[in-house]
Amino acid sequence: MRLAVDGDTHLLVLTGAGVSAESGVPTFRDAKGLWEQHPIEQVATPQGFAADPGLVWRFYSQRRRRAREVSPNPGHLALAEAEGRMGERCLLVTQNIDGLHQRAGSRRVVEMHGSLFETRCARCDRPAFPDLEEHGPGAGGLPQCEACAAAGREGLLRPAVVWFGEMLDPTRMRQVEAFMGRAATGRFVFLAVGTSGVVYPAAGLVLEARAYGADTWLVNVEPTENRGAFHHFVQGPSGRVLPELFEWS
Ligand code: BV8
Repeated sequence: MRLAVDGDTHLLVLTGAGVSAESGVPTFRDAKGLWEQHPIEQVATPQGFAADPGLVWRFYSQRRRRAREVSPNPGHLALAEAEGRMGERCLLVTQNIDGLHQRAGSRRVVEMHGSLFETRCARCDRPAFPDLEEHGPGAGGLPQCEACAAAGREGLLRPAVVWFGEMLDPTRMRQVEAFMGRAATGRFVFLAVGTSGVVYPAAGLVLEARAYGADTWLVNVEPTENRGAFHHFVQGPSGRVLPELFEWS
């Protein structure tokens, strides 16, 4: 089954961990939701960070290191090519924080759950900043916020990612909403790739897109919980399916 794209098509793509699986980045489901026997919901939460910031920094430092060692796969490259052909009629919203879409050449990317390579203060509202360093036990210890120190208070730095129970950046979500509104004036296609459709609000985007009249497509190695919300389902690994999926006219 091929996805026809013409001059009037607006394409909104949602990706999840499955898109990076063929680059060697384990998905949350493959890890059975665990990391070193810790439930990810325990590590990727503000409570987990407050309870053991060293453990959480070890988790994210390990993922920072891993993400820098791997490369984009043909699935990432196919989505970058689609943006190259469609320009402003294409937007990629990703749940992934590994930066592989940008390394594949995608520029119009909304990182709805933040980035592995940005750090911010857990206490003050200084903006997030680029950070490739590893932190935590055995890697320089727990990073402190200089702005807080200068103001005579304790401020721990944390990964600038969205944890479970945390709000998403409304600016980023408004960007997705605005794209849907523009897409609705043309032929709107919503494509979800490599996501289990479990985590909200990402898992709800397909229903929002349908409300804007989108034709909805799912590419995944197996049916997902929200598979019923999609008009089309193409089963297979994204690295093989995506390079063959689009029929350009
Ligand atoms: C929010 C960043 C408002 C960090 C992530 C109770 C209390 C509090 C909140 C909730 C609650 N109940 C529900 C919620 C809402 C909660 C939620 O949805 N929980 C779930 C578990 C039920 N959501 C939130 O908390 C969100 N915020 O709602 O704010 C609020 C605030 C307070 C209280 C209430 C509401 C924030 C969620 C963001 C969490 N951060 N990531 C980090 O990465 O460390 S989530 C993380 O897991 C990912 O980013 C992703 O979004 C999510 C799931 O991962 P997927 O990408 O889908 O990957 P997964 O492994 O699951 O699936 C991969 C798929 O690919 C599989 O289907 C597999 O078959 C397929 N696949 C594998 N290989 C391939 C493939 N497909 C194709 N090709 C392949 N080769």
